[in-house]
Amino acid sequence: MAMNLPRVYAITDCRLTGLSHAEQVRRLAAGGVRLIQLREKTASPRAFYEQAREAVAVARELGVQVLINDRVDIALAVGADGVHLGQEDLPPEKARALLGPDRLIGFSTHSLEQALAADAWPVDYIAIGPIFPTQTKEHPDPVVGVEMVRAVRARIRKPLVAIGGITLETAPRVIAAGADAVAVIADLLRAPDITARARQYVETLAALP
Ligand code: TZP
Ligand code: MG
Repeated sequence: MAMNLPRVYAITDCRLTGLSHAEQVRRLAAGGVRLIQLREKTASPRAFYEQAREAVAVARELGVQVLINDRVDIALAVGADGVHLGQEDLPPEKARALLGPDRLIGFSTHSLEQALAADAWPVDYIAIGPIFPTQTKEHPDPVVGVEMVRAVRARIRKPLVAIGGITLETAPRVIAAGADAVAVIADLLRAPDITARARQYVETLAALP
């Protein structure tokens, strides 16, 4: 279950882009992104399944790992690389039992206590956030700030993903505070050229120590 996280972790958003999940995967992958989460908060399970199947086919072709937000059933149905679960989704140990030992499970936390608890669970990485104010998530948890990244990094063993309001400008600070990866939606997907923006992220973060 040891996971080597790429520094740039993109998350799709069809409302923001007006593009299918598959097209977002294509554009992000063309910019060098190698880990993408499909996040779908409005489509029906059937529609998300169809879209995720198409996106996973594109991802396979392009050598990208794909995780499905929230839905273990859809991850299994489309043969995704794993899932990303929140505090109110299926418990990680149940997801692990369904997914088996080899698929990836990411888990969202919003405090040091939650991150410490998750470090003992069968998950491959822990996400902490929102680091900054975000306009993408409805009803976000309170902002935790960059200092929380430092505090969590000092206390957990698993790979750490920072999420929430991160931009190309702030990402280097978040990585310097101890995040293994930054998960980004708006600052990647609002760009007029998603591929160019993705490439900027990949190159900027690869150049950091
Ligand atoms: N979880 C915590 S903040 C967030 C999620 C899904 C939204 C991140 O999106 P953005 O646009 O990068 O702030
Ligand atoms: Mg969720």
